[in-house]
Amino acid sequence: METENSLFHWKKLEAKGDDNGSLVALESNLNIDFDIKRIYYIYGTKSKFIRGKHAHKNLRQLLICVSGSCKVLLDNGNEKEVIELSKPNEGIYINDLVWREMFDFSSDNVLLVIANNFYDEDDYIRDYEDFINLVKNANN
Ligand code: T46
Repeated sequence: METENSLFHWKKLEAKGDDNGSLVALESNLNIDFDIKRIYYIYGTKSKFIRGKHAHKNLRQLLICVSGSCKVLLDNGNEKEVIELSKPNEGIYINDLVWREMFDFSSDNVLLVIANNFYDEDDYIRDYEDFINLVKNANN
């Protein structure tokens, strides 16, 4: 499944293995379409907690739920969609200027994120009104 829209892009990952177990390898500029600069993972999030609530000015990321599930709200200022991540062999690419919120975390959730840039707090847009204004300016 690899569909493209302006909010996100599904990425199917090839799993090697059989009934005894599976392995997924992630490689810069091979099955990951950018230079991997950072990998982080999120776990132990309480089911009622909403993470994210921000967009980025310049960051491409691949999100994969390697364990459990969570939902992701994606919003580009014009359209919104909620998707569920629940398979360790598929993920979503998210580009910059997409507001994201992650919620409904299962208790066993581990959300792995592969990023094309280092952590930079200045890259975050944490105020929704600022985000909408940036989207409007980018479209003019
Ligand atoms: C995103 C979603 C999917 C670091 O020190 N280094 C890092 O690489 C990151 C990502 C975070 N941090 C610190 C900053 C905060 O003190 O870890 C703390 C939690 O970060 P934050 O509240 O931004 O986490 P989330 O889950 O709301 O958002 C994260 C990413 O920050 C964000 O880029 O797109 O996951």
